[in-house]
Amino acid sequence: MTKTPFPTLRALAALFGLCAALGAQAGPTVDAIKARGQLVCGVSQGSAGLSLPDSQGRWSGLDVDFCKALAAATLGAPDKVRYVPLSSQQRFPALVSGEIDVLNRNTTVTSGRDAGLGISATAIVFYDGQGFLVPRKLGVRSARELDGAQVCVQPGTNNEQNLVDWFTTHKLKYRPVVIENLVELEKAFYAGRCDVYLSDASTLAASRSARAGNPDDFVILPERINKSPLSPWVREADANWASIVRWTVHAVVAAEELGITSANVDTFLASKDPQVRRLLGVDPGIGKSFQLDERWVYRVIKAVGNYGEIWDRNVGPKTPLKLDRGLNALWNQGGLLYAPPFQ
Ligand SMILES: N[C@@H](CCC(=O)N[C@@H](CS)C(=O)NCC(=O)O)C(=O)O
Repeated sequence: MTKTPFPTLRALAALFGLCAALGAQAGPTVDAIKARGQLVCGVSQGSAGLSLPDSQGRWSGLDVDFCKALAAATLGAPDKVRYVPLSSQQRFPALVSGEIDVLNRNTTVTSGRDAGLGISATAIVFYDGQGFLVPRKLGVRSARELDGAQVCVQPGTNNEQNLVDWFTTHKLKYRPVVIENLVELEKAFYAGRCDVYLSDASTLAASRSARAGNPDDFVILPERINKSPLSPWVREADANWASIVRWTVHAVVAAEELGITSANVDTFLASKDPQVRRLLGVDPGIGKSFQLDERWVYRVIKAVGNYGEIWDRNVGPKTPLKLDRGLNALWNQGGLLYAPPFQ
């Protein structure tokens, strides 16, 4: 085979650091969102703090805020979102089939999902871990005391696999009670049909605060049996949309690093700091390459605030979930959140 004597335009551009000048490939998802004037966001059927509708059908939660952020980025309006509630089993087919634009539904990043389903994780919005909720009256202090327990678990979650792995590794017996609908599963647990409810600790805290008659009657055991990093997911084929979703998450983290909030973002438009100017699109940034305009990050911050604001509003110490930042603090405050450079 003869080698082409001329490097391709893209290779040349890369060689000279000119990639940006070539522009990104147009992605069908942004075009579709703009044409319909609405973002279609897959969420849960109802998990307080993450995605939950109120009695008027208005959705709120940490996952919901990222739907709003993406609508602000693409359409200039955080309320131009149609929410599609999905069970654990419905979520991936809904994304693959194109029923939704993005899946913001407490979905753990695993290699099998990323490699095998035609979908891609983007950036972590919540470093969670799976644990066990038990009635306090059982007197159980550690998951190692759960031999013979009946465990309520939702099918189609990675909780199911972790349940098998954990009890097998610790040579303990258990009886799974598998219920697809979350409301039914939680009813079964609070009615005493299972001794234990296994899920992400955030989901357990949400459930306990919203659905237990008396939240203090239930304890989340100290063990976390896996790492459960939660991410928005997109279809693998649309790299431009994946980048927008990923950099929207990075943008709210970068804003927190720089002290930019929904309340003060307007004053930052006059900042002389080149990092701030690029992030907010005062100086040219990446907006055009994303098929957006340069002010997309400004709109995101104005609409939902920085990561700390999103956390505090939905799951932080002043909410019923009362979660500390923990691993979800910024990297320079003992956590794992770290925004790559907007450059
Ligand atoms: N993060 C885990 C669990 C996600 C999950 O579906 N958790 C259940 C609770 S066990 C849930 O949130 N269900 C909400 C619903 O069905 O609407 C995963 O990605 O598999």
